[in-house]
Amino acid sequence: RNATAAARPYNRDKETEYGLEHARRPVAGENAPPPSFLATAGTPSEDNASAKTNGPAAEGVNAASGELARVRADSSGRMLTTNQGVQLSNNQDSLKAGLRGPALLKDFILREKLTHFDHERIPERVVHARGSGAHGYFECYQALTELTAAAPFQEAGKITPVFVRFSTVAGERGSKDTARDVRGFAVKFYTDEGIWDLVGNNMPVFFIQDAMKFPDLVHAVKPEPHHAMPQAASAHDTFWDFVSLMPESTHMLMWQMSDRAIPRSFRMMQGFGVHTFRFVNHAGASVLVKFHWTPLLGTHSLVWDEAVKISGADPDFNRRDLWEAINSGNYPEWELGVQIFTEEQADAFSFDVLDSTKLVPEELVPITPIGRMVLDRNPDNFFAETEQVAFCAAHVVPGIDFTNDPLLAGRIHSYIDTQITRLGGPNFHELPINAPLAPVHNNQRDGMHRQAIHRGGVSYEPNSLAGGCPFQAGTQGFVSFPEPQRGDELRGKPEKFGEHYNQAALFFDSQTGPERRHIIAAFTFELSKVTVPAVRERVVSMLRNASEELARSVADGLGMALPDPMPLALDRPPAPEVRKSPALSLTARPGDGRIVTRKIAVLVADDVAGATTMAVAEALVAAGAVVRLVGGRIGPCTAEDGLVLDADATLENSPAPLFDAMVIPDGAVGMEALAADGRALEFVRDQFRHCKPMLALGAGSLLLDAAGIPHNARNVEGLIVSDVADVSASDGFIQALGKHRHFGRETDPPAV
Ligand code: HDD
Repeated sequence: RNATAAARPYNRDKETEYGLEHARRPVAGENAPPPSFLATAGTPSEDNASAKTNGPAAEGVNAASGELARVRADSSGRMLTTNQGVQLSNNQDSLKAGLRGPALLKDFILREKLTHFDHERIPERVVHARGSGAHGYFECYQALTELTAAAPFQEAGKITPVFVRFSTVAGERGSKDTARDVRGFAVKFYTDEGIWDLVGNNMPVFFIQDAMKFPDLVHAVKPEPHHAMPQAASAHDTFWDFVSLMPESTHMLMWQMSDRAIPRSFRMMQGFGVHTFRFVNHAGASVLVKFHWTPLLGTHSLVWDEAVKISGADPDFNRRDLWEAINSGNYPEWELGVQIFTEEQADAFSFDVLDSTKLVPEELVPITPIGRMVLDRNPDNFFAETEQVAFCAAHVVPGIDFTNDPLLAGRIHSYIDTQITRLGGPNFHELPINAPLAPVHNNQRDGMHRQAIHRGGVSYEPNSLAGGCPFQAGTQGFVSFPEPQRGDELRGKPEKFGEHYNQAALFFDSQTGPERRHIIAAFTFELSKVTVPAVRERVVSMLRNASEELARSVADGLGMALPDPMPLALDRPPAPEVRKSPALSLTARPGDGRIVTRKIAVLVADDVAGATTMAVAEALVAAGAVVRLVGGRIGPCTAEDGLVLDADATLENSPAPLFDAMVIPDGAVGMEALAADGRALEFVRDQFRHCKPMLALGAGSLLLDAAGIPHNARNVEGLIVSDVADVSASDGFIQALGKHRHFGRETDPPAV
């Protein structure tokens, strides 16, 4: 076939220019599909005992995997074709009447290509437009059959494939990753009884209590409609105007102004189902449940100045981090925990468990770990998977059911509805990333973009002509929990929904000193961007009901008098059961102290020490860190001992905020050169200001001096100045890095 094509001139005037023998031939296997997740070494399966469950899962319990293989397209070694499979002879030139003549209408190849291109974009998500996804699996620790009939929880060691999408909320699809914002944490379980979507956030509460207010909330936080500013930011008039008139948002604002809103990594943040859901067992008995995801790496966040700088240096910071971790085999992992309680317990709480602005303190109901989730495969194609994935709060399976949370009620409607616009019709469930592994049989027919070819003449039920098929599953199928209802139809809220401040106070008072300072700074910053003084005042008057310390500090920071507290909705608000909950601090889950995947900059220049620098770098790599040699330019530097240090990043293309820690090498002559480079000084100052671990070896302290960084006292937290410039210094540094940040040296305003 090649020979015939080559022999036939397709453009007599330029015969040889694009001949087949000149075209680039992809190397065979270049785009080999990745192995299915069950084939990955160490992944538990029926044949492979899991360390978490002390044994293999029983035969036949694991949902199938690798279903996406059937739709993967791989062009290795293939010819270019049209969408109709017709091979192209020339993908460079349109068809013309003479080389300088007009393009011809009959050029169906050009027209198909342009038409497809013209329609490449789909509407972005109305919220959570910016996101990053990954494949993985959920493994159940022990059978939960007494609590729930849900398929993923029926056997110890049972594996259920998942696809997860993390997101910011307010920004558009191309916006920065490090906006101060809530993060979406949406998990699609491909269970063997259908799709279960746990569509949560990295904060356990929400701004509003009723879905009726959702469009207002989103309109307020999104860019203002007249000039479409600001992008991916809540620091503007309309957001604070709205929330200052909605005191129920106070608790969520505490979370949103905390460091949780600027996570260091998706891999280092918690996830929450937010609402109270139901577990329903095989006998139909139900308990209430709240879902918690806890990262194995611990919870870590950025600081604000750093987040702002990262948004310029690498707007894809969190996306890149997730991708690189999975690509390098450092699969992120979370433990799934549940808080289980009964309706009777819930009735006695001082708050209503149907109110999504409230959490259930762990002191009231502890978290029980029930399984773990591992993300071990990057998507093949961002659009086909991460963009087209459609999560839906209404997707539940037998064993999981809703409660009467009025926020959840709206969600049950909105998610399917929005996909009809976003994905262009009602058949989005047939897109490969959304299709369940469980078979789909019903009498729904047709609609835009239908993939399935339904056989037979019967598309109704009951029928006799198709033997009654497909038929109802009876109690094997999804049976809604028969929750008894009573009451008049009315618009309003139950009494306990009117208490807005107890848990806002609980959150603020449970934070460590640095965390409280960051919350104060965040409120102050955001409100300083608000141009209407009355809005600022309303917010501060609201905060007074949660914390006098917070309200006073924010008022000070804004140069305003402390306003009266906002009047309460309830004359006699219920007293909270818990006034401090250490679990609400980010420091409660520090991780295991390992430094795997932490990014470390080792500054290099001509005439720095060679051997010791590389020995330290190698010790860090051995501990699992990702080390980069950062120089004034990329390429080789010659160290004082003649060793060649090959810089693979520059002070300009990889500034300090992109690294978790830094090493300044020994070598007085090299240090002089770095001290004369403003970018190196800025690098060191940023690392210091952002409270990151720093190691200065020998003459490396000269660079600290030049940058004006105090270190003579030798007790500056997280700053290790070592006279002995050898690899032994890396031990203390690795320990400091395990602790992540050293807020003991943070001052307001920053000293450096
Ligand atoms: Fe929502 C997307 C999480 C309340 C309506 N939401 C969306 C996503 C997440 C959440 C993680 C992105 C899913 C993805 O990655 O594709 N939403 C939440 C949480 C809420 C919440 C944790 C409160 C507990 N949402 C909420 C309400 C409504 C919506 C009250 C409407 C009544 N959410 C939507 C939506 C989105 C969405 C408009 C936009 C794109 C999409 O659904 O697929 O339908």
